[in-house]
Amino acid sequence: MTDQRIAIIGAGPSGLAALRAFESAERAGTEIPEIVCYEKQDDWGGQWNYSWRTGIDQYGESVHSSMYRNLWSNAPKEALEFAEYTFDEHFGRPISSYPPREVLWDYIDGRLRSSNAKDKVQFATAVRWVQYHRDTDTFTVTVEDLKTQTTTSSEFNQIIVATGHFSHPNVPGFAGIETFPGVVEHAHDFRGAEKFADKRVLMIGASYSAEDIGVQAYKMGARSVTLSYRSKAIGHVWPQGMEELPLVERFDGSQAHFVNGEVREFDAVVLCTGYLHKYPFLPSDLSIHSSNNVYPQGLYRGVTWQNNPKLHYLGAQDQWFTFNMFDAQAWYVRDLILGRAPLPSADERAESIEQWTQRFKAIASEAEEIQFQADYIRDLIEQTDYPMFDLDSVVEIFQAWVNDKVENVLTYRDKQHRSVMTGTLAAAHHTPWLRELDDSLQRYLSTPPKDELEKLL
Ligand code: FAD
Ligand code: NA7
Repeated sequence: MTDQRIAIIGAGPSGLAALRAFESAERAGTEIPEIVCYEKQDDWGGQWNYSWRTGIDQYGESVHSSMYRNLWSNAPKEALEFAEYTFDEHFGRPISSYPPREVLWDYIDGRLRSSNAKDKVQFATAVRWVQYHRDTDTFTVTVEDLKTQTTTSSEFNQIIVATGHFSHPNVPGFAGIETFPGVVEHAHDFRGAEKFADKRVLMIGASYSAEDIGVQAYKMGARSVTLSYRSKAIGHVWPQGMEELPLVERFDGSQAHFVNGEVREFDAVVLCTGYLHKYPFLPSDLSIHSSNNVYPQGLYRGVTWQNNPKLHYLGAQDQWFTFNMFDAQAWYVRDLILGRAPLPSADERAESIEQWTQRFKAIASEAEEIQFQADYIRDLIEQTDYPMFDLDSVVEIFQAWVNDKVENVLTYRDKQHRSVMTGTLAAAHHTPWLRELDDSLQRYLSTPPKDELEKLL
């Protein structure tokens, strides 16, 4: 085992879960293979590593993160909590259920801060190509050191792809959109809604990005926010000033014509039309080709490439569960690599994929999809020594969150949930989300003076 070399591509939450999984085995006395993690950014954290940049970064690479300055967790932190590193352990006191981005970055970072995991990461290094050699059953990984602009290649026995799939925007065209005189941007490039104050804003899409960027625009004083759906309306009870309409049929200057005949005038358009699975460093026979869904095809147990089981993906699914799902996947992949978990034959793997695919195809509601992902995670954890947690209670937390949003999308982030890991009830945050304009970690953890809070309530 010691002469094995493993490459992890990407040091976002999934890549960090892989580093933590190996570290945890090593701490328990297991000899682990040599691990090299390549990360194209200067720091880890993936999406949570905020960048003000859009388009191209300081190295001429496409900017990875799609997160915006004012992002607060869009689901309760109790649904993403690590089972072996809790929020109580990190913060030493209860915090609220929907922390801002920087707070969650601190939590992810904190789990590995005191370990030697950073020594295994080559930052500012982009993976350019991965080549599999059938004769030696190894991979050559070619990378570019972005600071020196030098490329090097080295050999690995197994590959873990952890590059995420919310970075390459899906940018459809709309008739006449070239005549729209205002700002048109994709959610990937959205960094803050202050510019929407007093503007009439159109979000095209009906999922997380449309909902949350729409609500951000409302918070920052947009004159109106319209969300346009293709297949199904989000269906919340929207506050005054927000509305949902079916799909835009065409633009005519600043006017948008919708398929139901309605016409509206807008100042700005945000394409909240999702992302593409794209792995430009992989040959097509090793790449996922899928829409964004909870069971992308070609992966045994949702992680191991069926046609080459030495290549693994973490976090490739659409995500209800996030950080703890990445952990469950990472622990399982680690155990496959360490030989602790048996790799079934190709036929057995195909049969398992088929069974899960049938169940995936039968999903008829959001509730069933959440349950599907909970059961998927349970199946993974059962194969490993990752601490099992009460997944059914997390499903209930998700249901409560879904209902809270339908009722009032402006206040759901003020609700408190109970950790299934520690039993701790989340703190009530000092400031209602709608009134809080400072998203920093420092402000979040502070105790603002009483008179200041009274003015905000
Ligand atoms: P990523 O976080 O995308 O990390 C992938 C890493 O791979 C990056 O660091 C990137 O630089 C690196 N990389 C990519 N290509 C290369 C290459 N060729 N070479 C080297 N390195 C490379 N989840 C939640 O739980 N709560 C939320 O509130 C939430 N909000 C979100 C909001 C937005 C706008 C988006 C886009 C996602 C949100 N998510 C949220 C989901 C988010 O995808 C996960 O939380 C998590 O970041 C996924 O982790 P990952 O490591 O799989 O991918
Ligand atoms: P999602 O969740 O993949 O949703 C994409 C949305 O875009 C969805 O509503 C799609 O509608 C819509 N879409 C896609 N193509 C079109 C076209 N051509 N016209 C109209 N609408 C379209 O992406 P998000 O960005 O919302 O969320 C991704 C992650 O970011 C998520 O994990 C969050 O945590 C943050 P459909 O329903 O397919 O008709």
